[in-house]
Amino acid sequence: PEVPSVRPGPTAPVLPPCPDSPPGLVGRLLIEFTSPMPLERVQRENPGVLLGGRYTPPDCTPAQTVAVIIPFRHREHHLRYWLHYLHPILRRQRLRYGIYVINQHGEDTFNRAKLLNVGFLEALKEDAAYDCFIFSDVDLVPMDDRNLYRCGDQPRHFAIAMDKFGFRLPYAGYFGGVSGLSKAQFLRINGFPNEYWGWGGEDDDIFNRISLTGMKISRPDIRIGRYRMIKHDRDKHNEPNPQRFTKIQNTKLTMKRDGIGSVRYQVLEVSRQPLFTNITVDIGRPP
Ligand code: UD2
Ligand code: MN
Repeated sequence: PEVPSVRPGPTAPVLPPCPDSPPGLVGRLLIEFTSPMPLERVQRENPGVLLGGRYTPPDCTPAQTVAVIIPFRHREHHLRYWLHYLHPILRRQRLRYGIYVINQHGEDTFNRAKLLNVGFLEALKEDAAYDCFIFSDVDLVPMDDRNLYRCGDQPRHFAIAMDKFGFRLPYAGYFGGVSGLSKAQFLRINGFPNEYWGWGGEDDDIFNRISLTGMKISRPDIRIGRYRMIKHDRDKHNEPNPQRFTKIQNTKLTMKRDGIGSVRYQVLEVSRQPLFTNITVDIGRPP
C-alpha cells in the first residue's frame, strides 16, 4: 500500500490560497423557473452546505469571507429557486460564505435598504470574519457563474444585464438588484439609508453615497453580468414611494445622519436552517 510521506498531524493541513479564477466554472447557465423546487430537493443536492447556509471550500483557503444578505418577506417560492441555483454557483466560485435572509416582520410598509443594514450587523454578530457583503434581491439569479460574488477595491454592481431590461444597463447610475461592498466600503458610506419606505429610490441613494465618497462602481463584462428575474407582481405593502425623487436629491445632507450608525430595530428570531440563516426582525414603520 501507499505510505503517506507526511503523517497527518494533530492540526488540519494548511490549504493553498484559492485561485483568482476558480477552475471548474461552467460559464453560461440555463436558468428557468417552471419546475417546482421543493426545499428537500435543494437540501439533497447541496450536502456540503452547513447549517445556517455556511460553506467553506474543502481544497483551498479563500481570501475573503462573504455574507450574502437577502431582503425578504413572503417570497418563499422565490427563495427556493434562489437557493437551488446559487449554492452550486457559489461553491464552484470557491467562496467561503453564509446566506442571511432578513425577514421583515409584520405587514407594515417594506423597507429594503433598512433590512440590508440589519443584515450587515447581524451577519457580523454571527461571524466577525465577514469582510465582504453581497446584497441580493431574492428573485435574481445570475446566468453566468463567471460573475464572481466577491468584493474588490471598489463597490461592485453585479446585476447589470437583466432580462427585464433587455440585458442592458437601464441607466448609468443604476445600482439595483445585486451589489457588493467590502466591510470598509460599506462603513465609509455610513451603510445604506433607513428612511426609504416602499418601492424605489434606495438603490439610487446608495449609488449617490458611493459617488459622494469618491468611490467608483466596478462592473463585470456586460456578457457576463446577465440575470434572470423571476416574474412577479408588485407586492402588497411595497407601493412606490412618492418621496423617492426628492429624497435622492438630498443624499449629501442625509447620509451623515441616516445610515448604519443610526439603524434601530429589534431581532425577533434567528433560525439556522439547513440552507440559510433566517433572521426575523421588527424594523418599525414609516413615521
Ligand atoms: C427593483 C430592484 C431592487 C430594488 C427595487 C426598488 C431590480 C432587478 N431590482 O426591484 O434592487 O431597488 O427595485 O425597491 O431592478 N421583497 C420581498 N418582499 C416584498 C417586497 C420586496 O421579499 O414584499 C424583496 C425581495 O428580495 C425583492 C426585493 O425586495 O426581490 C425588491 O423588490 P421587488 O422585487 O418587488 O422590486 P423590483 O423587482 O422592482
Ligand atoms: Mn424583483
